[in-house]
Formats: sequence, structure tokens, C-alpha cells
Amino acid sequence: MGNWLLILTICAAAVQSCVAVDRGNFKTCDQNAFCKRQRATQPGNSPWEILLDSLNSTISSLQVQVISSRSQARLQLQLIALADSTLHFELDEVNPIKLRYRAQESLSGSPQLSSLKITEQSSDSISLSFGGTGKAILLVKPFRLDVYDGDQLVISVNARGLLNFEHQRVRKSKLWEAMSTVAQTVGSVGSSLPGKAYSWVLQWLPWSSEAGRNEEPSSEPAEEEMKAEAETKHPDEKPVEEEEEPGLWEETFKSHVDSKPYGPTSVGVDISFPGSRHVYGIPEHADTFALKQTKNGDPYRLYNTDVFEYELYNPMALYGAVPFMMAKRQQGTVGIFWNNAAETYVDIEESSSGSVVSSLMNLVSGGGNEPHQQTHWFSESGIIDLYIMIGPTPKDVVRQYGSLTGKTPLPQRFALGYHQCRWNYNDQEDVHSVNKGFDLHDIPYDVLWLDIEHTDNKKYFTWDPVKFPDPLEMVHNLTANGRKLVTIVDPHMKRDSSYFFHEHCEQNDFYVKDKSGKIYEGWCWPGSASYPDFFNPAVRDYWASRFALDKYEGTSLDVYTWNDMNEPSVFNGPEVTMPKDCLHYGGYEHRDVHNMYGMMVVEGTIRGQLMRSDYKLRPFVLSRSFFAGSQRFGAVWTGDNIADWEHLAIAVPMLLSLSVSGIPFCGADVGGFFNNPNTELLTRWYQAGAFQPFFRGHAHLHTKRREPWLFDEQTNKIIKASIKKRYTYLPYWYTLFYEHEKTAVPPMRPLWMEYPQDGETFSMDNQYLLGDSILVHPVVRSGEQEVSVYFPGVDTLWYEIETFRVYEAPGYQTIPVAIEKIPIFQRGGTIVPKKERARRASSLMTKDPYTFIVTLDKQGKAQGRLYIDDGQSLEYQKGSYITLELNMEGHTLSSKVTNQGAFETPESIDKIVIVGLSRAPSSIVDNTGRILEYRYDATSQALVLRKPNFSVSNEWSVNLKM
Ligand code: NBV
Repeated sequence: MGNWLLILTICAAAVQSCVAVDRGNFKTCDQNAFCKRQRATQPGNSPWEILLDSLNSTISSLQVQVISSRSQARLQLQLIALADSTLHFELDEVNPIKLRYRAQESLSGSPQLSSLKITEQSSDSISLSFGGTGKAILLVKPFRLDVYDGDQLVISVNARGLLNFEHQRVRKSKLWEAMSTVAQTVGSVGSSLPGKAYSWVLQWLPWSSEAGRNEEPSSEPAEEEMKAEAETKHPDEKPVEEEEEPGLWEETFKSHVDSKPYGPTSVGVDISFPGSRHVYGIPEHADTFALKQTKNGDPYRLYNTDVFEYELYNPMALYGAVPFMMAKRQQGTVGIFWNNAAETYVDIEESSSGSVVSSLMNLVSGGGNEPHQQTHWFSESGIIDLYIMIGPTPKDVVRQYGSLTGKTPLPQRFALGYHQCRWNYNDQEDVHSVNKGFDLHDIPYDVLWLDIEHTDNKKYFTWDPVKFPDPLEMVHNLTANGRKLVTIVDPHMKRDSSYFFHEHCEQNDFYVKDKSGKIYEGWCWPGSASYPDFFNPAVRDYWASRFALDKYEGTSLDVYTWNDMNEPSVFNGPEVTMPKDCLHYGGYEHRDVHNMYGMMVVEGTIRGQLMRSDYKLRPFVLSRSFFAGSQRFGAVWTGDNIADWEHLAIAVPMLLSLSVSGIPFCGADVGGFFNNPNTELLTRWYQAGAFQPFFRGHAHLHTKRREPWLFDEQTNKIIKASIKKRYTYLPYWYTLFYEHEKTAVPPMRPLWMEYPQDGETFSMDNQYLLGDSILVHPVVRSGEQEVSVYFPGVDTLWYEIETFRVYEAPGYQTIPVAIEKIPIFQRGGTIVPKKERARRASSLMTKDPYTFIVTLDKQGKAQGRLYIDDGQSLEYQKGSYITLELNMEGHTLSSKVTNQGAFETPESIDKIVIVGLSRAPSSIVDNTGRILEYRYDATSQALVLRKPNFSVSNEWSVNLKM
């Protein structure tokens, strides 16, 4: 079982004393042959050049070959203009020995094409235009692509000359074997050699792989041709092949041998961002939001792994991988998406003045010798499949990326409430009493979660018959109060012949295979386990079918799913995951698809939930592993964090990275998974979590119980107040998630997404925005009495949400933060919808009236929006919802219904608070002439309008007579 289980056992026995990741379980770049090779590529010496006479173009694309003057290897370059200022850059081998894997599952459909025009062509370059303001120049020798937004050079590919595409080759030993076989066979049997075998042998020969590069890999050369070719090249003529260095054809890590049957296949290139001093994205790393220089350490690694007790502030890989990066300059933003599911690294280095790209930038834009970010991307296999998005605003980039890989569909309302989890709620009785505890202590929560111990011996889709004899009754107890249940369903399947799932997979050949073609067996929670091959559509169909209510016994439509360990986690595998030479559907190696495995599991689960409700209810799945595109399938969390202050603090940069990289529905375990938080930490964690997108308390099996009422009165009270606060803001969260589905803009935003030119915000890690209206600065340090909050915006006011005390922006202000205080502010000029009465669960609040908080800007104006639907069905996708636009101007507040589909609701507005009024009005009249009652408080400058009782479905206005 290897060290992993040993560590687990030790930690399980003494969870408090086990605090650091075992770095030895995970490779460093130096221990990873392709990382070392790619990193060793020397800049400024690129052998690649464009073969102009191979140029072809269509109205939206251009194809041309690129050749290495060193090896004569050829690559096929394809540039495709896509809608919304996006350029697709694709480099693959011409006539590869084996087709390389193309990650298509990350995309949400076929991207929409746009026009690509060749505007100028010479022997040195090809100039192109795409999108509205996009321009690109392909330089012939050495090959380079420069991308401009208008006249500004914003991205340069291969400017440093690090393009390194390891073309497939034959291992020397095999090569000589093959050559002598051919020579002998041609000599003796000649044309009796079957065509297929002949072409197979020939394609492994270096002269053939060069000479035949224009042909399709499957095409069989005419027998005569082949014979002639084999005869003219005698095995004694040694083909030029590089020396066999270690790690090319086999690699060992600890006791694990990676057989690498296809040899070196890595791909890499440098991508520079002239003008940009900050880059963000490439989750998942426990690191700062603005990414750091990697020159003196390891590059950022993207390789989905189950890292036990992960360390903070380093570039080690974690559970998920999104190879998307945003680069920010003062005046603009660009994004790149490196669509490759194999193990990937990203080096980041700030250019020094005088570097290739700096001089290039000066030359083309006459700009100063500003340092900027240069990155170097490399993956172990696959192709270079790069999407370039030229923004120019951060919101443009997230929209451009969202239209490629998709957006998170609006979740059911309950999913935005509070989730109560623990490894494990022991049995039905336990579930029952926790559920009652929440009621007794008047604490809202929406979902109770069951971890792995609820199953019958870790056989997913089953129940422990002793501890959970009547799951349906348990579910009904929860749903009686409008709550839901989530059960965990992991993808490691117990190898037990009495387990239906395993039997079905065995019989239908559904499991991932090892390198020899036998079913792969790994070690995980159930003991010996095998892993369904989720790349096979039939496997995903089968998995999905198991969520049907008559198949997954003990569940109802109120039971949702948690997919954990889907990196996949394999306790005795290399780096706690599946060996790279395992084989998947379509003949691809695990190496090619690794980072996507987890996402494919969730795709099956989501479909299962959709199918079981006949596509009526929105699904909900939480996944630990993810890839670009996972956002289409639901929520993710940051895995096994630790109950300490540093882990509370790192949640902000980690969630911001996910949010800007297309994954908005994300959260961190509240309270910390490992170890026991003290009451101050737990309190601060609830206060922070209440204002982060996915809000779930969770704890390790060996921690003390943490239901809020188990603590002293003050702690219990503050935790309760924080959760209630979350519930009061649910209408705002819900509106933000709806808007995300439309615009791709994440609910949780870095300040620079709203204030893209405010340099002060570019490397901010301790505060963020929710939508454009709420500013959050969580308290993440022990004993903190005050925090320094940065208020962004020119001539902007920010109101503290409890006292309505006003702060002027831009600038820092010191804010007192006694233990019950969450430093949250609403921007002047906004209207935030709330429901002020938090009930036991969100579903019990659906008919409750709204409160609008109107915070005025300096001109006395404010705007806001509200989205309402049934909270659970997919009817909203057919237009069954209401949207309101709220506007305050010239002392009149009005509501305009901008959509009213076939959705009816009794909801009304029973309170309006207008803040920032310097004096009380003499009266308030609505659009029907009704005089409304109000109260004005001169200290807080807030006016409260009670019981206007407007229906959300009607247009209305109120006028303040001043
Ligand atoms: O299923 C048990 C845990 C789960 O509680 C946690 O949230 C996951 O991240 N799971 C990992 C496996 C074991 C962790 C030590």
C-alpha cells in the first residue's frame, strides 16, 4: 500500500500532530524527465521556421507548416479566428506515428468561427486581422506569433524561442530491430510482406517519418514505393538520432516505473505578455492570487493529485487543474487557455529590461522598457492547443473564456445555502439529532452530507444496512423541513464479486486497463479497487443510469451527490494516482487524459441526476477534482485544508483563482478539515465562509464534533448570526449566479475586475467583491482588533452594512473588527436585494418578502437588479423567471420588470432602506398616489420605508418629496 497509507494511519491515530505534506510522495521538476528537458530548452535559439509554400487559408483559418532546421521535423500550424476576439492556435506533428490526444471535452461545444484575413504577406511575415481589433503577425524565421489588440502588442508566442515539440520517434533498440527486419524481409520475401505490417515498420523509420509527413498516418504507402524506399536506405546508413538520455523511454519514481511506450512526446512553448506585470489563474495551487516568479524554484504544476495536508505558498499541484491564465496590464487584460489534459507545468519569469520580448515591445510599441511577465508552458503529451483571448477588459476575457469552456448553470437555490458535513455522521440517529439540533438552536441549514462511512463497506450506491437501515425515512425527516441530503459517490470501485457495480464493469469491459491491457487494480478506501473508464461514453451512461431512483435505493429527488477522490486518488499509485501508462478508451494513455478524469466522472453524475428527474430539476454535484470545463457540471472545493489561520487566509486567493478561471461555484471547508479549530478561528471561518460562494462546514473523522451549539454561548451566537446573514443575502447570491450564467462574470471577483485600472488592487489577496456591490474583507488573523480595508473607486462611497457608516474611496481606512464583526461594505450607487428573515432552510423562504438596500452615490443615484424563479427547476431556461431593474434617481426609486415569463410568485417588497440621504423627505408617495410611512435616522442617514408591499411582478415607483 506504500507510504501513503502508513502516513494516513499515523495521522488518523494522532491527527493533531500530523501537519505537513510528505513532499517525497510528489515529484519535483528535477524528478520529472520531461519537465527537466523542457526547462532546459535554451532561449534565443529557435530552429523553427515557417514553410511559406505550404500556406493555405480559408475565410476563418490559416494552415501552414513549421519546420525545424535542426531535426527537419515538421509541425502543422493552424490559426483559427473565433468569435469574440479569440484566436485559436494549434500545433501538431505532421503525420505522427500515433495520433496525439486532443482535449475536446473541456469545450462546451464547437467554438463559433469568425473571419481571419491575411492583410499582408512577405518572405519574412504574414499579417492577419481577426475579431474587431485583433491583429496578428506570424514571423517566418524564427517562427513566432505576435498578437495585437489594436496597435498594442499583447501576447507573443515563441518570442523567446522555447518551442520544443518532441516528435514521436522509435526507440533506438527498436529502430535497429525494425530496420534489419525490413531489410531482411524486403530482401527475402519482398512483396509477400502484408501491406499493413510493411507500413507499420516503415513509419517507425526516421527517413520514412520525415518523408511521409504529408500523408495521413493511416494511409498505406504503395507497396512498390515502400520497397524502393527500404532498398535505398540500408541499415548501415545510420540515421541521425539523439543519444538516449535517461527518462525518455522509461522513468522511475520511488518504486513506480512508468513504461513510456511512446517515448518522449512533450510539447512546450513560451508565451509572453508585453505590458503585463501581473498574471493570475492556473488553479489549483495554494498560493498567492497574483502568481509568483518561478525562476528559483519549481514551476507551477498542474497534475491532479490527492495531496495529504497540503502546504501553502508553493507551486505544488493539487486536486484540480485549469490551464487558463489572465494577464493584466494597466490598460488591458488578455487570457490564454492551454487546452491540454496531460501533466503540465508553467514557469513564470519577469522579463528583465533588454530581454528579447522587451526589445521587441519597444520596437513595435515604442513603449518604455517596462518589465513584464514571460511564461513557459509545457505538457507531457498531447498537442499545443492554445486559445488566445484579447479582452480587453477582465470581464471581456472571462466572457471569451466562458464561451469556449462554458459557464456554471444557475444552481438550485438550496445549493447556495449552508451545508453541514462531517466525516462522518455515524448513523440515522446521528443525522436525526444533528438535524434537530439546527432547529432547536434556530440555525438555518439546507443540506446534510454523508461521507464514505454511510456505505456498505465502501461500495458506492449502497448503504450500511446496520447504521442506515431506512435511508428513505431519514431523507423524509430532512425534507420535512425543506432540507436535502448529499451522499458521497467516489469512482474507486470495490473489487468484490458480490458488488453489482463491479460485476457489471467486469462483464462490460468498463474498467481502465493497465499497460499490459489487464484491468487496472489500485488500492483505495474499499481495499482493492478498479476505476471505471469515464472516457468511454458507455461507462458514463452506465454510471448515470445508477442514479435512477429505482436503482440507487434509499434515495429520492432530494438526494444529491459528492464526487470525491476523482483525481483519481490511488493510495498505492505513483504520486497517489493512476500510473500514466494505464490505458483508456480510444487507445489513449492515462498520461494524455489524466487532468480530465475527475471532470468526466462528474459529467456522468450530472447526467444521472438530470435523467432521474426527467430533465426537470437542476442537478447538484460537488467535485474535488476538476479541469477547464468542470464549471459546466457544478461546484468544487479546495479539498483537505487544515484548521489554522493560514488556511483560512489562503481560501481567498484560492477561490479568486478559481473564480477568474471560469469556476465560480467554489468554497473551502469551513473550520478546516484536519485538526480542531479554536473558537475564535471557527467563528472567523464561519464569518468568511458566509460570504464565499460554496458554504460548507466539514471536518475529518478524528476531529471533535463541531456543530455550532457545542461551543460556548458567544461562539454559537456569532456562528448562528453569520449563517443567518448568509441567508439574508441569498436573493443577491442567486441573482449573481443567474448573471454568471449569462455573462460568465463570477460572483466572487477580484477588485480589479470592477476597477481594472486601479494598480493598488492588482496583487490584493485579502479582500474581494461579491458582484459589483459588496466588498468583503474577512478577518483571517488571530486576535485581530482592526483591519485596514482598501476602498476602490474614484469619488465612490462605501457603506458598512450594519451601521451604514460611510467611507470615501479610493484609499485605506482602519476598520474595527470586534469578534462579532464581519467587515462588509455596500458600494454607494447600488441596490442589493435581501430577505431579512432567515428561516430553517432556504426553501422555507421562497414566499417571504424582499428588502431592498439602496445605498446612494454622491449624486443620489443607485441601481440594482433582482432575479427570481422557482429555485429548483430547469423552467428558467425556457424563460420562466422574473427580472427587475431597480433605479433611484432624482429622489425617485422605481422598479421595472425586464422579464416576466410564465412564472408567478406571491413575493412582495415589504421594506426599502435608502442610505445616504442627508435629510428626511417631507413625504413619500408611490406611483398610485399612496402616501407611504417611513422612519429617518439622521445619524446613519438612513430612511426605512416600511410595508410598501409592492408585488415583485408589478412596476412601481416611490418619490421622496424633499
Ligand atoms: O471521504 C473522506 C474524505 C473526505 O471527508 C474529504 O472531504 C475528502 O477531501 N476524503 C477526502 C478522503 C480521505 C481524506 C484523508
